[in-house]
Amino acid sequence: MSDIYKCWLPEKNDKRLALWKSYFTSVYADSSDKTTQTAVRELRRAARIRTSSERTGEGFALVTDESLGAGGYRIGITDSEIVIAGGDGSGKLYGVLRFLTLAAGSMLKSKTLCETPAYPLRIVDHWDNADGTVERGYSGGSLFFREDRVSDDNEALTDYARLLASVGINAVCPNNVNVHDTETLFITDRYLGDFARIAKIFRGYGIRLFLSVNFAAPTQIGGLDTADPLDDSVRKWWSSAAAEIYRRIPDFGGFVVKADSEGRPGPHTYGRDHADGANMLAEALAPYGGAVIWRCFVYNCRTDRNDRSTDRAKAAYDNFLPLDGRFADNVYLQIKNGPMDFQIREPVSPLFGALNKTNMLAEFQITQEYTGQQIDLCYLVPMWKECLDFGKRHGQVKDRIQGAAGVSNTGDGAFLTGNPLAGANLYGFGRLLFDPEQSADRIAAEWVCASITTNKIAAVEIVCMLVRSREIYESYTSPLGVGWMVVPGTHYGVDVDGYEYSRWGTYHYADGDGIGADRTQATGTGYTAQYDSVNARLYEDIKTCPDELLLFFHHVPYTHVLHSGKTVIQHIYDSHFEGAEQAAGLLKDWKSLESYIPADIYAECLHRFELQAANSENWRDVVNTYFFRKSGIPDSHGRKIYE
Ligand code: GCV
Repeated sequence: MSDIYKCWLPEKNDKRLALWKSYFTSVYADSSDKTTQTAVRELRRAARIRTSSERTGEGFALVTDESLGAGGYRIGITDSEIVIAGGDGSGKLYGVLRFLTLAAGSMLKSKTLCETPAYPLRIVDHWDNADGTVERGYSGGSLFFREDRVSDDNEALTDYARLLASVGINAVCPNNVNVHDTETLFITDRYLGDFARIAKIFRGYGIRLFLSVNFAAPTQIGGLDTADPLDDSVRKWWSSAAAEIYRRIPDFGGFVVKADSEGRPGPHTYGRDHADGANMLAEALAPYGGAVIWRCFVYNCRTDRNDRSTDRAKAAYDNFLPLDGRFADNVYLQIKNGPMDFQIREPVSPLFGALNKTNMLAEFQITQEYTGQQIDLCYLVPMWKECLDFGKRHGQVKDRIQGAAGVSNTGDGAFLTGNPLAGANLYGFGRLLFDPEQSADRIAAEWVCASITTNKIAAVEIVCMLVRSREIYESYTSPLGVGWMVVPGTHYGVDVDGYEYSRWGTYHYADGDGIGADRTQATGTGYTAQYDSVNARLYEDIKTCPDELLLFFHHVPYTHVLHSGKTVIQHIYDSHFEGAEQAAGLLKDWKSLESYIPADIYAECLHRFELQAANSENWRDVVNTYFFRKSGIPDSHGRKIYE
């Protein structure tokens, strides 16, 4: 097995398991379903251990306890026996992999540990293309595809399935939501044999396969002259496509769909709405227990900056709220955490709080498109927790969703997540869906100890670096929630006006007097009205709007005084100077840890911290210069600003 795929899991005969050696005598399992068999195999893979057909009171016992629920597990440790009880086979597997992770990280403190996944659907979405490229991928090429073929590296795929299962992921979609010509054929005979093979590998780890589909497939590959969801021939076409898929993959998860979004086809072409489109696919999948995951990333991507009546932030809510209650039971609406597009700081999408009769999944971007592209350090768990915790007590996002989708940050490069430290985001995504109450620090600590170092001082230092990283990245990039300011297309590096005069609807509206998008009801686009009354008031009123989101909601003069006591312009200068200093500090901190960190990981991250330090200086200088020129107001500390 390649080291690349190990990440936080112990290697074969890992010395870190030595403490548990006395238990690696025998393993007994009370059932022989697929995932229980995998659980046994995983223990045998970690260390030499024989299987036993009887429970002897020694070694490992994998037993069923249905009261733990689907995927639930309990690890109980006595002097002679480690009992891993599972609500089902997946539960036993999760228990075994969790034991191995915590044991490798010397993090197994208590004698019992019990968990049940908080959500039934925990999916990783890949944006991988058939040719092996990955849209917004920063970790090499696809793990699933190369040159229009499905990977036949079953070993690497098994390693990947193991890793996902170790954090409780139970569904995977290998192909990009932008389904191009070749990928449209994925649901046909030409590819289904390969997907059946992949599904079998992942099934062993309790993971169901989904595929992204092209809404226009009936016209593109089906020989029909319409893809109208209400047309009988179209419905029949999808039903027979589903029948064939399920003949080959009986536990196929279902379809992921990006429709009427950024040029992708959808029901609007035929005067139908998203419910018509999603329900038509849902009907085809329902007889087999499949689901439709329908994305809400729908907005007008051809706007005019001067047309203040169109606000991209309002689009998901405006498109989907009127359809609440019309979606079939096996449809899930997948909603990005914020109303725009995975910026470093956005308010939480108001759609989560508004839909009452529809299944919802939160969509988080594990891959760091706008958050440093796995060059700059950015631990995203705190941001995702903000989303999950948002809303009224007992009506928070975490209480309203049925699960979440994470856009994968993995690839076939030298390290699975490009930047080894970005592994914390993949780990954290899975762990949060098991238990959204865990703290970001705790998740980071587990990950660091299992993946990087068990040296306590070094581990604490790396956890500190991770938990500060989002604020650091935010401070040297776009200020106070306004977002964007990135290089168009690539989305890495600074270009303050890069998106200001384009059609994408992502404007900061900076002029000589002030900056920010007015989204109030009183004088702006009225976006604030999409929130519940408490949050609507909070954001509407400039006096209560949190500083970090001020420019998302309000257009203010540069001299506006923040709650922090600083003016907006001084905040821009200070945060950019401080952010660049802190990025340089991360590099320094990393250098001080060299002796505690495996050499390959150290070198890879060192290079990235150097790039981050340079990137942050560039952002600092460009942003500060831009706003100095616009506002004509000097830095009160007289620091160097290029004119
Ligand atoms: C897969 C953003 C990204 C696109 C991505 C899109 C989406 O616009 O830049 O690469 O497309 O989001 O989420 O569909």
